[in-house]
Amino acid sequence: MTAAYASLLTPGGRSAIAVVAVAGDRAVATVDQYFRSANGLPLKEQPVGRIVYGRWKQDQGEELVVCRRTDKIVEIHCHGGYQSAPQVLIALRESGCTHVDWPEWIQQKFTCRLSAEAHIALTKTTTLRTAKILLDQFHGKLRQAWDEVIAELSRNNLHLAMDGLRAMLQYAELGLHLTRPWSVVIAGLPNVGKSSLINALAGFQRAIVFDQPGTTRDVVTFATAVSGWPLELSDTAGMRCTTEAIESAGIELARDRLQVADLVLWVLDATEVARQKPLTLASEQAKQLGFELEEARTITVVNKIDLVDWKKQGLGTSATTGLGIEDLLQDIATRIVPLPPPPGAAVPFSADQVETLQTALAACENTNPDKALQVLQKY
Ligand SMILES: Nc1nc2c(ncn2[C@@H]2O[C@H](COP(=O)(O)OP(=O)(O)O)[C@@H](O)[C@H]2O)c(=O)[nH]1
Ligand SMILES: [Mg+2]
Repeated sequence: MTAAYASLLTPGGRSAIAVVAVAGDRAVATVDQYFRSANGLPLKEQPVGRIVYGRWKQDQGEELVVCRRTDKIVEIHCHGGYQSAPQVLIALRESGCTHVDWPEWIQQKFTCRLSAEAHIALTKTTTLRTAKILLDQFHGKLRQAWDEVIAELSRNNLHLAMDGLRAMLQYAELGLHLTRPWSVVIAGLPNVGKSSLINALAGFQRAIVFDQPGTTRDVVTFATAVSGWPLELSDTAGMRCTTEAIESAGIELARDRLQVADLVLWVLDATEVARQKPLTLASEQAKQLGFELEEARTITVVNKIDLVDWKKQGLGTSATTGLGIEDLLQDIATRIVPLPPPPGAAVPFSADQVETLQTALAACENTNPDKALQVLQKY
């Protein structure tokens, strides 16, 4: 690391304020080469913590505010457009400052790698519920549980260590979705009401709804949240065997989506399910299209129940009247997160953390506590 390094901590945007942080032994001296304070004193003579107004490079230069946070950290607040902050960074680089991007800055600021990763992950989360879970990890819940396992391993308590690892790993799938929405794909034959249903779920009109089969030719996606869990809802082309080129391309795309979806909502038309069990009918339809529905990640939705005498033999909805939509949302939430973590639970949230915990558990299962300790200690 050079004597000073600088990082832009804020995203670009018109009318915004940008923060450039400079750190290192030569941080104050480097900024002093360019900063002209209004009170005439160099930065090194300004008290720590004082917010100092001034200009950049010359008396008529860019207006900005500088704060010496400590002897080794300076913050420069300037206009947030796409001009000012990059120019400040260029000047700093010309005087020998190394440029680091903000995630690296955060990694360097925290001694605990798990907290640094939680800090970075927090910027990618989109709901309050997921942010709260990550905030717990930022404040040390994962660290604490992780260290307890290390302590048990050091005391040769293999079973207690394994319990601790399993307790964290039970939330692995949820943890990986804190920064990446669950993919929920709506599929089924043409005209059953998939696009209408996705509009009802997302609460607004966007997918094309039309009573001619095969209208939705691309996969249309919506970002939304259910019970605080972020979802990406995908509407698919009506799946049927077709000779029309554009439509079959849409269907191919839909099949790809189905393969990787976390949850599939297979939609049936209530007027056509009179005698058959919905799941059996859905599986038959999928099979005819060359697709195997996995029960564990499928919800069968019987739509258009307003048109029949619906006896509630399963999940029924009416995309047009809104009947059953609340129940469907509830069902989606419990299917994607069957076991929500209690407040303060230790939740691993990156693929690398999960893999490390899994490797440690496998090592414990093979009565190799040394290897478990070794992999856990890399964090
Ligand atoms: N009565 C009734 N009509 C519906 C319902 N859902 C959709 N429709 C109608 O069924 C037709 C096909 O709907 P659409 O959403 O385009 O079906 P998709 O091809 O599966 O996407 C449209 O005329 C919709 O208005 C429902 O719950 N009840
Ligand atoms: Mg459609």
